[in-house]
This record gives sequence, C-alpha cells and structure tokens, in this order.
Amino acid sequence: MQVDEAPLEKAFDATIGAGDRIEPRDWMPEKYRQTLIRQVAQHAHSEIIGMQPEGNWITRAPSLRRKAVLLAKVQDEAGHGLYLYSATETLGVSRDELTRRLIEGKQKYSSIFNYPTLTYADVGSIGWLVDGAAICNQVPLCRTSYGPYGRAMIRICKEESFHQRQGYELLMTMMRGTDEQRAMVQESVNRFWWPALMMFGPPDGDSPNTAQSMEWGIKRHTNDELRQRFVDMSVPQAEALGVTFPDPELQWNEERGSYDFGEPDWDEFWQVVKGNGPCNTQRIAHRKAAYDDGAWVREAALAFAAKARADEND
Ligand code: FAQ
Repeated sequence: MQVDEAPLEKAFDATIGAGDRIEPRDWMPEKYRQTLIRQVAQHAHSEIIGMQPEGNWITRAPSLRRKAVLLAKVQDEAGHGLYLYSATETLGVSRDELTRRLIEGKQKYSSIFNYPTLTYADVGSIGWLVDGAAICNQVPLCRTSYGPYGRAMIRICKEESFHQRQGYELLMTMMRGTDEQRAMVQESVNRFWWPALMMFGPPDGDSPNTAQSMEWGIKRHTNDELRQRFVDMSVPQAEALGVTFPDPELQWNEERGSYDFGEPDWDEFWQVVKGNGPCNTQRIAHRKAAYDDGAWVREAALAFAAKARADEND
C-alpha cells in the first residue's frame, strides 16, 4: 500500500520549525535519517579512534597520578563512542554494521586523530585544543533536532569540559617546570594548532552538507562560525599559559570584535580526510585488529543469548 507522505512531511517540518525534537518513532525524510547516520556514526568513530593517540602514552605516563587521569579520560572516550553508537542504532543501523563501514573505509572519523602523539605534552595539547574544539562544536549539538543525539551530547559535553581542564592543567604544570618542558609544550602546540582548526570541517563555501543540515536543525552553526568562536576562546588561554600559536596573521580585529587568523592548509586537510594522513593506515589497522581479536567475545555472547532463549522456551 502506498503511503501518502505529504502530511507526514508537513508534520516533520512543523516539528523542526517549532524547534522541537524528532524522536526515533517519528516519521522522517530518508535523507534526514541518512545525514544523521553519517554524522553521528562519524562522531562515534572519532571517539573510538580518538582513544589511540592518547592511549599511546598510558604505559609511559610520568607519574601514577597522570596515569590514572589519562586512563580515566581514555575510558570516557570509549563511553562517548558507545552512547553515540546507541544513538545511531535508533536510526535503524547496527553498531556491528557501523564498525564494518569504518574498517572498510566507507565512513570517516575526525581528521585530527591521524596525527601522531610524539611527546607527553601532546596529551595536554589534545585535552586543551582537541577537546576544546570538540566542546565548541558539540555544545550547540545539545540542541540538535534529533532527540537521542542531543541527549547523548549533554553528558558528553560535561565530560569533555573536564577533559579540557585536565589538558590545560597538565600544560600549566609543564610551563611552571624547566626550559626544556616549556619548549616541549610550545613545540606540541605548534603541531596541534592547525589540525585543531581543521576539526571544524572545510570552509563554508566548500561544505556541501552545512546548508541542508542547518535547515533541518542538525547543525546549529556553520563550520566557519564555530572555528572563529574557537580561535577567540583559545587566544586568551594561550596568553595565560605563556605559549603562542604558529600563525603570523593572528591578530585582534577591533571592528569585528574577533581575532583575524590565517588560512589552514586545506590541501593537507583533504589528504588526511582521504586517508593519506600521517597515521590513517596505523589507526584503521589497530581498530581492525581489536575488532578481529574480539570476535570470540561476540560469538560467545551470541551463543549464550541463544542458549538462554532456548532454556526459556523449554
Ligand atoms: N575530519 O559538508 P561538511 C571527538 C568531511 S571530537 C574528517 O562540512 P558536515 C572528541 C565530512 O564528513 C571529533 N572528515 O560536513 C575527542 C564530509 O564528508 P562526507 C568528532 C571531515 O558533516 C576529543 C566532508 O568532509 N566530532 O572525537 C571533517 O556538515 C579528544 C564535507 O564536510 C564530530 O564528529 C573532519 N574534521 O560537517 C575524542 C562532531 N570535517 O561525510 C578523543 C559532529 C568534515 O559527506 C580525544 N560532527 N569532514 O563524505 C559535525 O559537527 C560535522 O560532521 C562536522 C563536518 C563539522 C565535523
């Protein structure tokens, strides 16, 4: 039987227009559903792959306190990935399928996690700049139009704020240390600044998804608006810390009430997004190995569930 979708679409548009939320059982246009699957899955993959760069330092943390803090942070990221996979599952696609799409390179994850972590200062820079950029992007997503995504974002943002502070505190401690430690912080910030700006996505003129996603209330701000907000937020923090950003064009613009800044290297960005960044191959190989190693756990869980069902029917 052919369903007349016109009244359903009208109700959907009215819900979006009123700033209310779409819930899993509501009718939604197929393209809205696909856009959400793309964005929320990419976000979930980013959290899971994002465990690797910092995880690299867990066994080499400089003290027991730093090790405990880092372990807790990386575990939080696993949790964020799971909330987001659960939110994506409400759109009718399983976590197993999403993991397969990631491993086969059919879905993306954030470009930032394809850069290496070369020193312990990188743990601080990731907390300060990468979690900082993530918060800037994600706080507006707490008001996104799809209910399960917005609700997942609320808890994630609280934890990311804590992550950002721990990164800043780590760097502040190093800045109070030796000249060598201060140089280590500056060198790390130099490497992470531009990739952090790229996290917000391509410039608005080259962003094919922004206009429609904003119309649907999935995104609340454009990529460039959020990038500007992040720059304005970060410059005073860098001054308080005693580091500089590697951008000669960075300066306060009195008229705009914002900082002017240089153009990120967008060729580098697209190379990383296409899989040619410094660590893309390593990140996916590691994720695939973890997935393959876990096959026996999934099989055992399914066998256990089947047996429990059979016992119930006896
Ligand atoms: N990396 O048309 P747009 C974290 C792709 S935070 C890779 O502008 P859209 C926390 C984009 O998918 C990081 N690909 O796309 C943490 C599209 O390709 P497609 C995750 C990118 O969706 C901290 C194409 O370029 N956060 O994990 C990137 O409207 C520390 C055209 O772009 C989120 O995912 C990129 N940076 O806007 C964890 C936030 N940018 O799919 C561990 C939610 C763009 O059409 C440690 N996502 N692309 O083939 C969003 O807000 C949006 O998806 C954007 C992109 C803003 C990322």
